[in-house]
Amino acid sequence: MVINRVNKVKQEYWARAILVVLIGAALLIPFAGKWLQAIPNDLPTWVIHARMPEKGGWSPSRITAQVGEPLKLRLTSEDVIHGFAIGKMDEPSSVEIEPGKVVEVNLMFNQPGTYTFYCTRWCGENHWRMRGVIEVVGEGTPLVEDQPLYLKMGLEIDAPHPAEEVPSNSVDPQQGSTFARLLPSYALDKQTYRTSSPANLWLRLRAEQKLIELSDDEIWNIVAWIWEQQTSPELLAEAKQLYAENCAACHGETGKGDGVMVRDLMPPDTEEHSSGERTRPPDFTDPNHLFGASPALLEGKIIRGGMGTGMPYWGPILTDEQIEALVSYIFQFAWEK
Ligand code: HEC
Ligand SMILES: [Cu+2]
Repeated sequence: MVINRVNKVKQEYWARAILVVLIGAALLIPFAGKWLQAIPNDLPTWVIHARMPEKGGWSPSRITAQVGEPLKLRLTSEDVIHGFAIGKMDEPSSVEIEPGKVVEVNLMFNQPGTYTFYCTRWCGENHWRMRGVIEVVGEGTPLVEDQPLYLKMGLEIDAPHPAEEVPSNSVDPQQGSTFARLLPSYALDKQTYRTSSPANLWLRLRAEQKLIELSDDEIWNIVAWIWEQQTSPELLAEAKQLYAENCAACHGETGKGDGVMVRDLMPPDTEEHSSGERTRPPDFTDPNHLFGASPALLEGKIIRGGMGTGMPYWGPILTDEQIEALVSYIFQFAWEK
């Protein structure tokens, strides 16, 4: 069975429809229109100061709100330009906070839960730590996340995961697609994709009687095609942008792990922490590294982050759909090798 997860996630987010952001009443999210008249002038108001994380980040960094009750944030920066956005929005909208100016954001939530707000501008080496929470209380179905797959699988996401097999030539997914009818049904199951590394799936298909005639390269073409099937040009385009905004500073534009922030993560003369933790981003273009990881593992790393390695956690910021798209995008670096 192929689970159409993208659609499911889309629906969930529409069902949530939690948030109305009106910036000086100029910028409206379409479905928010009807709330406009309902918003009184004297809303509960929070003044929030933005500073670089070294200087204290957001203050206050924890605010409270009531379900269904609009609130106003007055955002102001005391140093550089910061950005403000709320995590896990299907259509993220962010505002810029210029030093010395005040920007107003009106919000309303229709589900109780803990929402994360974060800075969207690279304001310094600790930029990503600039996060705060909005605690929303009241009636309604609370915002609860599914347990991520890496936890259900009990994956050890910090362990090294070298690939047992890698392609010896460049792959041709198009050619792989011509063997579709020979494939066992599990091969096209979304769950198989999410829980297998390319190397695992290759080994599994290599052992199939029905594929015995195929060459090793042809099996790799099938695996490359399966990986391609799990995404779309639209999702990859979205992921490309997310990656450029949030990941390239460390992982590098081309995924080689050579982003501009890397020098801040680790002094040049130390290869590893004494504890052996990796502190450099891995080379995503290296199949020997990447093809030993399943999508669930990479998703897990993105959701939870590293343990003192410098890899931020994105669970409260990115939607499941965005994380899946990013994983496909990251795999692209190695497939295109
Ligand atoms: C501040 C630097 C930094 C930023 C920003 C960053 N990463 Fe990382 N990332 C790292 C480091 C360092 C590692 C290696 C250590 C580790 O795995 O914990 C890593 C590891 C990873 C891994 C695990 C790879 C593997 O093979 O185990 C994935 C996947 C990943 N990052 C994805 C992302 C994505 C997606 C983003 C953006 C949304 C991102 N990273 C942003 C520094 C960063
Ligand atoms: Cu900032």
